Amino acid sequence: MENERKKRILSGIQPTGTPTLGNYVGALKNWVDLQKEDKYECFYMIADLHSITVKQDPKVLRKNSLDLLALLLAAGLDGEKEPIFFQSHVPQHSQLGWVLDCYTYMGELSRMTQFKDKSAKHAENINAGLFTYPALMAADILLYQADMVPVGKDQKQHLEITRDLAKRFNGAYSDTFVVPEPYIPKVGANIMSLQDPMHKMSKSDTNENAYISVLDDPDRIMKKIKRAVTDSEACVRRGEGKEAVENLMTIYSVATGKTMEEIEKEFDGQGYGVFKEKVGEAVVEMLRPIQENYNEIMKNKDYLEKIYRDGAERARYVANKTVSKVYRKVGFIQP
Ligand code: ATP
Ligand code: LTN
Repeated sequence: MENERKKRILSGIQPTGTPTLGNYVGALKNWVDLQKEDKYECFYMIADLHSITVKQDPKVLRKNSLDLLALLLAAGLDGEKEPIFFQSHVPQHSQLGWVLDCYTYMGELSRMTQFKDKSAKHAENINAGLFTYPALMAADILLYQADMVPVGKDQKQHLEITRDLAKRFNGAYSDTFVVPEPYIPKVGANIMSLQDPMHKMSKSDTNENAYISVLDDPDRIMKKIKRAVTDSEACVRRGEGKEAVENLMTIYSVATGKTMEEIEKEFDGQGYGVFKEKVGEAVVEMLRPIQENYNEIMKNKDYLEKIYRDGAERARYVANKTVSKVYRKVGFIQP
């Protein structure tokens, strides 16, 4: 029965480039851990519809999309057990997206920091899709009646608008949507740029030294960590003005499982040279198995195709139930 089902999870990632360490720590690692827990039914989605809110070269988008699917599998997701799919293969996202557009206020959309950041970054292309992005994201989540959404901290505001929309719609009609909770990791919810600790690490940064891609080879990882900005104190600890060092400590903590206190003790009296060497090595070790799996999976395009086809079929089945309900409630004639 519907109300006896396992709790559901839905999350998404845009195929806008190779994921960074930030994407991995803030989102993907939790996707894998939550799926392994086996307490939830997990739907994971590659948000290709969202990605065209910023200009994409079609060839590059196609490549990025398939590469990302392979990477999700390489990171440990089981695409046979539970659906991994492309958003554009499930038309219900656009269908519910439109309805939710009509319940979302211009005022609430204009408060979104992602919109402000991206329109500053892409001043030549401030399109309507970039503005209404959160309504489509709400549709992604509400379609699956998701109870929980694992994301990084930067997506918290979008989760809040999703919750507001669910309540607004439920209030206007009758209970239709589950109101979802964000699931944001305690450590690593916001990995910062290696070159500017006041900005998040982003895969679309123009400065390659600002991020570590999950496919960077060991040499590159070590170089980027060594070039990361720090401060002049030469002391591995947290504190005011120590954001850059704290960011490296967070990365080390996630890669090794050590707490921030343990890390401060470990490097007591040592300079940044030794610390960075250790951080680099830990990141290399964390990413090594993913990179090895990725190279294997990329050899088998048929397998990738099977995963995304099956995934979309299972996603469409669930999503269709929600859209039918919504269309009926708003007053559309049943086809
Ligand atoms: P872009 O750089 O193209 O804007 P993005 O990396 O910010 O993309 P997505 O690919 O859509 O955005 O992000 C996927 C997931 O990764 C989201 O859950 C997001 O919260 C998380 N995430 C993104 N950047 C970071 C970061 N620096 N630290 C932690 N989590 C992050
Ligand atoms: N907006 C997200 C990507 C995304 C997403 C979702 C995340 C699209 N749809 C649904 C969780 C649930 C981002 O990280 N920029």
